[in-house]
Parts: sequence; structure tokens; C-alpha cells
Amino acid sequence: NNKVGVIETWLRKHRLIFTGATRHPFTLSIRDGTVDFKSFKKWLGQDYIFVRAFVPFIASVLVKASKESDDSSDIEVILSGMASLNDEIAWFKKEASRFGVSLTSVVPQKANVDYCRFLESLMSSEVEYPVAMTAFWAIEAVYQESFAHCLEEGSKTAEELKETCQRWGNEGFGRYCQSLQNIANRCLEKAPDDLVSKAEVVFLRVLEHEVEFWNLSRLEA
Ligand code: HMH
Repeated sequence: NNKVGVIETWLRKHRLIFTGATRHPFTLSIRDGTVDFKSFKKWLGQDYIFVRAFVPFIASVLVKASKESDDSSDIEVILSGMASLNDEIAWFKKEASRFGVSLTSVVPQKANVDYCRFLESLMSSEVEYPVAMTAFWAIEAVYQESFAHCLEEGSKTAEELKETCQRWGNEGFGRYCQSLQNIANRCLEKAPDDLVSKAEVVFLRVLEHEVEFWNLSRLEA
């Protein structure tokens, strides 16, 4: 099957918007070694809150898959995503203590609250599996692309931040994102046009939320 997937088509069509999310000034500053550690700490605290809200979202995708998917291996991929979030939450706690960030006193900023609210809207049983799966893939793909770029040849990422970049930029996470993309593509190929359009809008909304989220790292924000 050498058909070009729906997602590849979107990535071409919306290249500039996708690049806006995956080559944001914050992650580019990690890559070129100029990032302010205060910005990094701000992002760390906010992302911990986001990741906690991401767990029930993934659980909702798992429920949709168990009811609507025609391929039982979807469940295993989604479940592995949930398992890695378990790891991730422990990692956030460790990393926060290393950087002196108190996770219990982090106040969620507006962009974070808005993003978590968006996730909640996608948890509704009225949101179809292909649409939710598209969002899931896009959310993970932005982090994968952003942090893999910080580890590429020629990057000047500070030693202290390499572990963070590895978390989302490693090859295994890349393969996991590819699996999510394959699932989303397969679902979208069988979906009626109106659902595909709906998923495309959700994809673009994720990219907007991701940019706003990176913007939270700005100290004046
Ligand atoms: C805001 N988007 C945000 N945080 C994350 N941890 C991910 C995506 C990837 O899991």
C-alpha cells in the first residue's frame, strides 16, 4: 500500500503552522544553548500539570479504541503510551526537585487551563475515535519533533537539559509517534469526509495550543 496518508497530506498543506509548533523560539533556544533556566523551570512546572490532565485523555482514547477499533493492536500502542506517562510523572517529580521547582505550588496559567479544557472536550463520547486519535498523535508528535531537533548534530543543548530532550526526542518515542500516526491514518482512510474535516480542524487546534503552551515559558507571560 503506497497510498499517501491523510496525515502526510495535512503536514504538507499546513507545513508552516506545524513548523511554528516544532521550531518554537523556546525549544530553539534549548538547542542553541541560550535558554534561560528560569524559562525552562516555568515550562517544567506547567507541563507537569498538563501531563496529569493528559492521562484521562489517553484513557478516553483507549475506551474509544476498545469500542470502535477494528485492529486489536491499537490498544497495545495506546496502553504503552499510558505506561510511559506513568514513568513521565515520576520523572517530572525527580526533575523538578533537581531544578528546585515545587510542583505542589505551580499555578496553571491560562494557556494551560485552555489546553486542558480542550483535552476534556475531546474526551466526550460524542467525539469519534479517528478525531481523538488524530489529536493524540499530534500532541505527541509536536514534542517528539521539537526535542529530537535539540539532539541533532550541531545542537548546543546544555548537559542538564539533555535528559529532557531525550525523553521525547529518543528513537523509541519516535517509533511510538509513527505508530500513532499509522493508526490515525488507517482510521481516517475509512472515515467519511466530514469526520476527516473535523479531524483536520482538531489537528490545527492542537498546533495552536502547543504554540501557546511553549509561549508560557516566557517569563513575562
Ligand atoms: C504541552 N504537549 C504538551 N506537553 C507534553 N508533555 C506533550 C505534548 C507530549 O507528551
